[in-house]
Amino acid sequence: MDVLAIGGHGEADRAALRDAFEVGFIDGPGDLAGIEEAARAQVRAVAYKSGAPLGAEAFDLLPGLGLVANYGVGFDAIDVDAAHARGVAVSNTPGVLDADVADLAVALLTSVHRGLGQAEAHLRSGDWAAGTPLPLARRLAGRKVGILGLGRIGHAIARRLAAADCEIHYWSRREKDTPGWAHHATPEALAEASDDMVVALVGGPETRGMVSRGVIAALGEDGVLVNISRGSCVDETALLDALENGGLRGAGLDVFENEPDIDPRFLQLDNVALQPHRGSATRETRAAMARLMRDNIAAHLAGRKLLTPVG
Ligand code: 8YV
Repeated sequence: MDVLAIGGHGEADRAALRDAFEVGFIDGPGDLAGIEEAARAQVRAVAYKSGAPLGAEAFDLLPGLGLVANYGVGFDAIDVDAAHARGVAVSNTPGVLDADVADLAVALLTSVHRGLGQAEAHLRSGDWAAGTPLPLARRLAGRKVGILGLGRIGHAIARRLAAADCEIHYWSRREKDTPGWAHHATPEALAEASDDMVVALVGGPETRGMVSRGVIAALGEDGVLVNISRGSCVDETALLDALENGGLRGAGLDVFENEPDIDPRFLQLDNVALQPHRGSATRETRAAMARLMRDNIAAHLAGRKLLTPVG
């Protein structure tokens, strides 16, 4: 086999991998040692769809490996330095998922402000028909929204929220040429200036805990936090404390520490909208991600330049 597909690739993607390559499948990097040494030695590329860490130990079991093609834009599970140190390239799937992830971010923010979950429960329970009053929701238009991280996805979120008549503020390491959006020098300064915050950072050690207890406090008791990036970017204990004690009005979350076994405190809250890491989970986008991953593998096997290399 030339290609080893690791992780939860769906049926259609497995079939497409089989059509394109000599491919083997395992569930996680932990299964690598179970593969015969001679078969491991043939592997030239890994198709990776997992949040489990992939690093030196795995690379050393695959002496012919030249590429880890990640299915996803975020590659924080992969030790890129260890890969590069062994001459192994890494690719990801940027661009093709921006619209879906941005749509979900706006949906989560809207859902919290408009109380969509509570209102649907009110209808389904018969409370509407019974004439029970439902508290009024809050307006999205006019909110000052701070986008933390103005990469491709952050930009797509900002464009959508600007179209919804929100005032756009952002933090990114470098100020960008943006249409009237206000740059802030630190995440704390962004939180001070914003009513709500949407986290659109990359994962990894540089952004771990960037939404700190202080940032959450600065957002304040009328603030809503949305996270569609990585759970690691937010101090989750501080977030839960604030949601429980009125330090923050609400949160819309697609990502968590320790997925899928999320902190059960989240499930007790009624001021949150929760999704099981579904930002890119549309048929259209997942097909485009899988194709881009395969195209990177095909380029590597043919000795061509990678389409979307990391680093
Ligand atoms: C996942 C994502 O990769 O692209 C990312 O960084 O977080 C998602 O698109 C997807 O769930 C695949 O497992």
